[in-house]
Amino acid sequence: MTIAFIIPTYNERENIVDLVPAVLAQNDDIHVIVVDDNSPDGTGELVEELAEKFPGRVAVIHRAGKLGLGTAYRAGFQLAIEWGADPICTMDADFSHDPRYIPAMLKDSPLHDLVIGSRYVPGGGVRNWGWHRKLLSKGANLVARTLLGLEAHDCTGGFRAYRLGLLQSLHLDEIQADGYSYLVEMLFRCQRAGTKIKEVPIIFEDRRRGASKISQKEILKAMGTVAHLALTRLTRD
Ligand SMILES: Nc1nc2c(ncn2[C@@H]2O[C@H](COP(=O)(O)OP(=O)(O)OP(=O)(O)O)[C@@H](O)[C@H]2O)c(=O)[nH]1
Ligand SMILES: [Mg+2]
Repeated sequence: MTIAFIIPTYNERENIVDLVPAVLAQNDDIHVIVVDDNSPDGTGELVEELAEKFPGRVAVIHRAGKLGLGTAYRAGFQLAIEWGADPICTMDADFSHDPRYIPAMLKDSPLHDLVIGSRYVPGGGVRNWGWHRKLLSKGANLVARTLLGLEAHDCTGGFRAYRLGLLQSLHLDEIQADGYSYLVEMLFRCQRAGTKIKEVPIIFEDRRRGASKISQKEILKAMGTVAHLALTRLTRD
């Protein structure tokens, strides 16, 4: 049995060195796929060293440059599906998604197509975020839920466990978003496919090391994705 954890990285050197062992320690069946976009800080090379330290349990996909979070997930999914891994999970590299929640997510995974590590269900929350980050995240989720009719409470987080069958049934190559809004589009498609979703509470802590990669451009692009999906919904419903 293989459980895959896809971790996209861009300049996460200070985090990845501790994160990969912490993830592997949660379950003997876990295999990690790091998708690194030629990070200037040498994250990719560091992960190669981790792959030697944990033989057979760490794979690295090296991409030529910063190609976006969405396409990084896509590359990771492709490899994990080839492996036949089930479930196929995603998480951030910066410890905002604490590995200690992995057992609870894996416990619920067999009975659900998708398990979300969620900030916005009872017991969940965020720590050390300024008001502007809180507002941006809450606002994005409010928009996703109202305009797109999404039923999940945390539509923008990347701490997820997808069943292999779900990923095989979705046409992943048709997903248009290539950046952060990939997460919203993915959820939109999951809900359309009648996916059974469970949200497990997590406390999301702001990154302590390294820098955020969300730019104004990504936020604008995400608005465009939501508008496009809202139109799709209007024309199809
Ligand atoms: N491969 C790849 N990974 C990326 C890219 N952009 C972001 N990431 C990774 O995606 C994850 C989420 O990015 P963050 O910058 O932490 O975004 P965030 O968690 O929404 O924002 P912060 O709370 O400010 O950290 C991290 O592991 C990043 O290293 C990209 O273009 N390519
Ligand atoms: Mg982060």
